[in-house]
Amino acid sequence: MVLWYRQPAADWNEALPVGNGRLGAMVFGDVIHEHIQLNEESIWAGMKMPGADADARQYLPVIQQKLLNGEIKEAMELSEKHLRSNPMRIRSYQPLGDIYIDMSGKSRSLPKRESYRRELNLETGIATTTFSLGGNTFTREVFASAPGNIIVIRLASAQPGKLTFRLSLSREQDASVMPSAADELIMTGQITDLPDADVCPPGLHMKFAAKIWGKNRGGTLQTVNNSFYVENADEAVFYLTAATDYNFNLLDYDRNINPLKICADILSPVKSKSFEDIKTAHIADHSAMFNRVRFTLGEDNRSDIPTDQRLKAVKEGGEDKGLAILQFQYGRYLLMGSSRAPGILPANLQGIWNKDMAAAWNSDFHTNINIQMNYWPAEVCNLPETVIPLSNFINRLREPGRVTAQKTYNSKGWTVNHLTDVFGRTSICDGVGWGTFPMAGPWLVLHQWEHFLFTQDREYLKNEAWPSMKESADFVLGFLIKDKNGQWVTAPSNSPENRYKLPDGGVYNLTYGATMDIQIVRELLNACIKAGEILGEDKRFLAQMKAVLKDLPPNRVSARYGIVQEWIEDYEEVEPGHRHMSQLFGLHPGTQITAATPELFVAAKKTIERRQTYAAKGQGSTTGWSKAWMINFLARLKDGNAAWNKIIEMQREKILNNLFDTHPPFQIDGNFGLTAGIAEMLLQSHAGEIELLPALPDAWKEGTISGLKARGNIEVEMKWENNRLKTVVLQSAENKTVIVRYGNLKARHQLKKGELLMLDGSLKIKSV
Ligand code: FUC
Repeated sequence: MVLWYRQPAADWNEALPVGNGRLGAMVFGDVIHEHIQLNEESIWAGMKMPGADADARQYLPVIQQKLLNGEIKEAMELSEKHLRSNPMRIRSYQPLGDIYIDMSGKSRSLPKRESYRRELNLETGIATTTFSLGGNTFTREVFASAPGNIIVIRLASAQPGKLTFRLSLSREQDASVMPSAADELIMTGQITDLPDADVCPPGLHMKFAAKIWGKNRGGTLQTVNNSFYVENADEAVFYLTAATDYNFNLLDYDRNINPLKICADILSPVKSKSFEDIKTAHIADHSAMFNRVRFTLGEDNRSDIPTDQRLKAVKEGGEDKGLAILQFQYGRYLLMGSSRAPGILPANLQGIWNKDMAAAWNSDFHTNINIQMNYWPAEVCNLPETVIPLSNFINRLREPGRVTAQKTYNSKGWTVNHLTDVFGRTSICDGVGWGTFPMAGPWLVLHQWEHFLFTQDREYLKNEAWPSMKESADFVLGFLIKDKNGQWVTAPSNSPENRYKLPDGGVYNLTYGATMDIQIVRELLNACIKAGEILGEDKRFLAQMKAVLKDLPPNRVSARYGIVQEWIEDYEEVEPGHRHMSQLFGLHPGTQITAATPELFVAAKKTIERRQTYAAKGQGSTTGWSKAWMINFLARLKDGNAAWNKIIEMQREKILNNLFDTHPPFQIDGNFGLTAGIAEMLLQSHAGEIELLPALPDAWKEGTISGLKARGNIEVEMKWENNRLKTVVLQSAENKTVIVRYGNLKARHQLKKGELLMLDGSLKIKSV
């Protein structure tokens, strides 16, 4: 499980990521001018804007009625006037800074290509660069340790006394670096936001700091200005940490927090440990999580080919199953790197890795699919702890989300629209037509429900999930209105980022009861009813939700095209190849379009075909994440060959040399969506059964996978040969009856707490 290269990164999209959930680094592996770009998860421009929501309460009923009456133009005009929040936009997640290592004094010649190797080992979480120069071998290792809460950089020379270099720490803006001791540098800074009409007021905002301690073996090490100067050493190790004055509980920066003191507190215990101890602890911690899932597809005889060459061969028409495995595991690696303790924030649009002061889409938390997609692989791929930062963040958003529910949507409960930031912005952003997406809150809390389904952790359900799920249901119940057919609908509503055309030629986003909204509502209310029954919650409340469920508009098949209808009326699409396929939420990640709803199942297939056909004609676009979503759809449609073709298409069009997914530019949701899609091809459990190999491609003739999780907290290991299931081993944390499906075979089995149950390809018990 190694990404490796014969040359340094030519640009950021070739650099290799390490991360511990809180700190991230991109390692370029340059010989003479090494560059390590740094991130800390909470460094954001901007500030908390509690008053951003427009007070739309008195106008909302009118807007809703106009939408229901088909007076869309008037409804849009009123919405533009009364729903606009102030400010309309957020500022960006920003990088921490850069480390440059300059060895130019040593030698200007470059190592021979054969002697250079740059790699990222996914199992150890260590990025290593080795090369020979002047008959000497140099090694550099970089890793982000979760137990140490630090980034570690080690440089070593095989021949003693041959290491001479300058290592400097800097940031493009708003920070200064200086020595704090003979072996320590500190960076202190404060984000200085400039005036910009659409965003929060300018000023001195978040404070941050970094501290780096250097230790040499042999030779000398000293600090000068923003640099360490190391001369004639055998080895030098640098330990870096960083912090901000961000207070998660307040969703705001907090002048009571001293970032520099946090850095000192983190680094002080490090000083009494050896590099070997720190590295051993890091590997033990990282690999214990990473190695939970193992996946093979026959022998991978291409691992001795550099990763960029493998990718190139695929782009030139080849196929490479081993590369897909690497990408699958890379998705798990990236989720570990961007969403776990010691970090407290969920993975953003770039996980944690961002080089730009004003990043694409601010590298924010996009809540109309992107952050949700980030977490699709989490549970099934056995990384449940990565969901905790998301879950905690959702719970924090309830407070600002109540204001949005009240002021913008005239409802109780809480919600958020199509994006948010670390300051908890929940109001409509980026424009009314685009940014109005009140179903983001209900969608998010479904991740908390899924966390329970997979882990069966009742305490979590009771204390963490239920309160926000219930409050989200409160929002929905208060927000829904009846349409002319007596059905409960959302208004205003949006099918994310897509537009429809009315017969008079008018083109709009806003509508009422878009299919995705209703699907989310259905999914949420069903989840809340189940959760409420488990927890013994108020029966009247459960009955109220059941009653609403009966009067939701059904999923419909469009009479025009036989696709799943995207809007409440069978409107003409403006962009039939649009990257969002929101009306298929019910297929994935939702659970309402399955083989048990054959008409919709067929329509879902047609929806995908139509999107693809028109995107190919340029009437729409494909993005990395959009292709990744397709893989999940095709897996749910049990079309393994189509899913595999989509993976190959994604590799050819959307994967960068460091295996990051590109929107373009780099956007991490596609990485996570791809990992989830592969898992979905091999194991599904959303329809009350544990379905084995539901979408196995012909090309994946033989293989093994272990450590996947099914809902019910069941661990699954499978082996297949000649495209047929050979054995499956199931293990449950509790005594449990399960229904197992493989193709048309179906069997019921008893699992005993902690014991392995092995079944053969006909789902009969086999002794272990
Ligand atoms: C959604 C998508 C865009 C992009 C953005 C971050 O708005 O429609 O393609 O991924 O999120």
